Amino acid sequence: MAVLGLALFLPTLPAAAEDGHDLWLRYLPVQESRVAAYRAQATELAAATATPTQRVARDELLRGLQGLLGTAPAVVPKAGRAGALLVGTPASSPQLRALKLDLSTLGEEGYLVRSVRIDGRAATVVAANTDVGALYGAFHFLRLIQTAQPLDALDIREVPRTKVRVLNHWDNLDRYVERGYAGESIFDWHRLPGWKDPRYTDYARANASIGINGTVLNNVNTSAQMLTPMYLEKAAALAEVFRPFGIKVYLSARFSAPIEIGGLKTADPLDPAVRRWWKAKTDEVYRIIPGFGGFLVKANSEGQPGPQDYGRSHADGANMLAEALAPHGGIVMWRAFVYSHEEPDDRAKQAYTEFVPYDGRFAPNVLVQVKNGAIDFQPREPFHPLFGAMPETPLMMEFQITKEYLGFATHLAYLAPMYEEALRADTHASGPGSTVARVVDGSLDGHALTGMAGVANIGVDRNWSGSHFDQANWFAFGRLAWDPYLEAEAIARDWVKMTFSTDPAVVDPVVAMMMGSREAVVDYMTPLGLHHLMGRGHHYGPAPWVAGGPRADWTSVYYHRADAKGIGFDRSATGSNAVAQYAPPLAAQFGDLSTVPEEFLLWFHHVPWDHRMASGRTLWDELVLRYGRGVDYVTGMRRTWDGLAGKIDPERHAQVAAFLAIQEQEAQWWRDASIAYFQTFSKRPLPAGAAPPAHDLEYYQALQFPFAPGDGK
Ligand code: BDP
Repeated sequence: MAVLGLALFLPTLPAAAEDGHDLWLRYLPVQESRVAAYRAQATELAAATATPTQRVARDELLRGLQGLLGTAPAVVPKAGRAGALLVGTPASSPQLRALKLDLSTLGEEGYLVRSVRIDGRAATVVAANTDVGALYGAFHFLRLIQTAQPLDALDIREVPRTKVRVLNHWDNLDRYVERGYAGESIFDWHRLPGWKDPRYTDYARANASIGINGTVLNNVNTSAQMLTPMYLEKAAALAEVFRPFGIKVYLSARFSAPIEIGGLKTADPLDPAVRRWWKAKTDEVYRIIPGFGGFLVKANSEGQPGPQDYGRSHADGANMLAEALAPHGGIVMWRAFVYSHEEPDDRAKQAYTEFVPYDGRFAPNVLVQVKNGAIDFQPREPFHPLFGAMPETPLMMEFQITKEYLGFATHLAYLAPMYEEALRADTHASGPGSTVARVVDGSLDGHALTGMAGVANIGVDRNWSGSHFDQANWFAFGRLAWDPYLEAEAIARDWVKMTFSTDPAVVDPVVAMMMGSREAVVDYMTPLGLHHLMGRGHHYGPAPWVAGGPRADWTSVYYHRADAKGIGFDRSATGSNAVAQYAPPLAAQFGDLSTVPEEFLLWFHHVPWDHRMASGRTLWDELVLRYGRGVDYVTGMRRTWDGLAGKIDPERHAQVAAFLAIQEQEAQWWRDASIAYFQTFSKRPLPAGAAPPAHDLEYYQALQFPFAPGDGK
């Protein structure tokens, strides 16, 4: 690698044109005043290159340091000079071994980044037990520079708190992405395995940089074709690209595959022929895709086939697959997102009802994958009552990164505060402090198999996520999967520095704007615990009037229950009693109108329009005010962003500005349509100062969006 002795050094001026393709791995020159110090701490690089993972770590460091510092360190077999960077494992580097660092608690993926002395000279070591641990450490080292941290006196010890950190792509084999707002799938199935798009490598780099170690390539609503040899060969080509980055490939498995591609008459999980079929299929998968991770299954949910079709349980279904995977070290991620066609009970209760009886009955290599809330990725939900209710079963968290219910790709909504809220929620399962994070990281009930899944927001759009700010949600998901105790704000800070600028005049306002953005969406879409009020099918825009159709729990009126008296879903003891699925202290708190947190008021109670809120206002007035507050926040974000012109590269600045304008219009639309509709029940005037909706209700109800993106097919 040539070392460029560039005398001329570019200061951190906004680059002429950036399209967001480089994500948070832009590696643009650091501030000039910092260059000399950083260069002195990265004079030479000693890193083994015997394995593919070692090579990608070395290449990333060279690429990163070249970009950030204008010159790459000299590559040396052994660290000798002051300011050397030594990267590796005791097995890959005798010099590192000689340092006798205590790596015993790092496990297979952890790492140290530490300032040491080698032969009396200052150096930095990135050490791990495995190559992939060292790769994660290399990314961390680069992040320190990207976020303008000092490199002296480093003493970083990182170990991921969950084992399985996966993206779930809801990508179909025809490249249509269900709930995708960033273009078609990046997985170009037709041209695989012959053509391996360079994007796959960048995708793997981006994921590894935030600690993601797995990816489910296909939609949970999957075709059985995925498991045919032709598609397995294609998946194998992707797995080969991802492997050096520590990323395993998983596949969604269609439960009825034995019938559809196996020629069997049944998919009954207790039928010996079916079990044999899955064993043989799994063996074949491992032959074709070495190091395969396992299966993700959506069964008996929204029309998908499953064990209940044969009178069997979720445990029967999951355990059959687990048995086939176990000899290979694979796992099953069995989703708990279920609600039945026959069961007329409150949809929020059904997953708990179906799964809790099977606690402790799942095989050891099964993770039950639970959405953060009991309905469906709404802007705000109380945490799912399954967390804390299945101590004998490892539960993995499923977050949605793609913003199906939070404004698609055009609305700026930073989701880490939402993830953080769910993770910090206290289940009280084993007394106070039994947080969801402790269920998920296994510490509460002593589980070693742990994980977190994020429904990806990635597509072929140049900027990957459909908007620049949606990259932050991918980034934040990875960071929180690694460490569910991180703070949303700290993650935002890192991301803004890496993505836009380290200038505090950019970082502070942008982080502040991001931190309130999700609450703003809650306000202008579904304040005070309202939920599921979006357009039918495509889920775009407000439609609280949706009624009728195939099932009541796919309508809005089912959830808000507005009438002349009030609004909200009574889930207290006088209603569906969903509150009883929470631990007693929470059941009591949520179940009582005087103690329920206001953000969950209408989630748990049907409340009179004149109910007095903490503010002293009536519920109706408060509702109208919250809608307006959400819109105002977006107006504020526009103002902040406009003020940053000149500090952000023009191309990205312009797109974000345009998207914020769309968001403002749509926030206003949500507010106006919702108020116009609910006023037909409340029959009360708008509070003083609140502007009337721009149009009458009929106008909003007549809007149709037959081609809105991402609809389920
Ligand atoms: C819902 C989506 C639907 C998914 C489903 C799921 O609308 O497209 O298939 O979740 O998670 O939010 O299975």
